[in-house]
Amino acid sequence: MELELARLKDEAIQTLKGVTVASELEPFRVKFLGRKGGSLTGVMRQLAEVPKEDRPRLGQLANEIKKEVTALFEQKKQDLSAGQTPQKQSELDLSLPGRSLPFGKLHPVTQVMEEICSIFEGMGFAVAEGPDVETDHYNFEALNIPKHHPARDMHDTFYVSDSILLRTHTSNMQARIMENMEPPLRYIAPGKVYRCDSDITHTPMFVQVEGFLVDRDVSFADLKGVLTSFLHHMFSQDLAVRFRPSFFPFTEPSAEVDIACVICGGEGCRVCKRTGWIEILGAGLIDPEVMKMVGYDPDEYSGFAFGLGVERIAMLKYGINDIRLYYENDLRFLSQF
Ligand code: 2U9
Repeated sequence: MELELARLKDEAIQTLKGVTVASELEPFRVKFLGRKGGSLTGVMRQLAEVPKEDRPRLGQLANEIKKEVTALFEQKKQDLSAGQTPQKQSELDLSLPGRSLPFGKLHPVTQVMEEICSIFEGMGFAVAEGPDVETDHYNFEALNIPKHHPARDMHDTFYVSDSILLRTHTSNMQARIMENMEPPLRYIAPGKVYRCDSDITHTPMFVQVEGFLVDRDVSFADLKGVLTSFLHHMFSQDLAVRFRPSFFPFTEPSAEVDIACVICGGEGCRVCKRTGWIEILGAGLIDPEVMKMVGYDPDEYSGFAFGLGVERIAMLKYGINDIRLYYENDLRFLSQF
């Protein structure tokens, strides 16, 4: 019986060492310490059958082993309820750095928008933001685009009601600022705009930065200087820039601004349609009619304005050929920026 007790003790200690989760505790207790089928209890019951003179010694030994196994069992129970096995505690290296959580990033269009804003801020422009849902007055009328003007067709407007719409450009802000403030003024207006259009170069929502400057004696040369400096900061210092005549209802004269193709350097490729040039901005001197509409005397003040699509600039910067990729929310695409 002595041997049987020693074997049981060893078995119980080894089994307990292998217990690593709380759910294994109860089966252990039942197997070794249980009142009915527990092996230690079973051996103690056999005491009645050993010679009388050996009974006290073996009884004491069996009790000691049961006590020892019970104490080890209680200790294991405590360790597991604290969430740490003795083995794990000894393996814990407190000097290891913690697990780092994945960081979110700004959307690539937001990153480029912020870069554009900071270049203009460096040239003294302030940033103004305003409502996406706008009145017909600030989106069109105040910018020299009355009802039935053919330019309204170009905008593919989403109307909320007869006089309320989703702004088609951020120039609504410029009209609001000019109406409420006196020159000299230098503002850019970044933000979302909406047009009912969708293909590889258009999305129904896109991001614009439009800007204007009004002061005495502002000329087309000032416009060329500011925009050329912006493009040199955005792309590269020696980038060729050209101004082509164009038409916008709110500027006169108006121009479209091209840069030498950033893909082929002006040699001609698929992206620049073999012309060597890429259209990047619209601009012009603010039309005297717009000046009058916001209460400025066009003989006293003049100004220039410009507008650009941020997605287009981001596409050229990152070599992306489909604007819709920006808005499909595919992290495999977005996490590259
Ligand atoms: C006021 C007066 C004039 C803003 C301007 C453009 C030219 C222009 C487009 C470029 C591509 C927008 O992103 S795009 O679709 N914009 O070409 N915008 S001048 O002119 C203004 C604005 C406000 C009071």
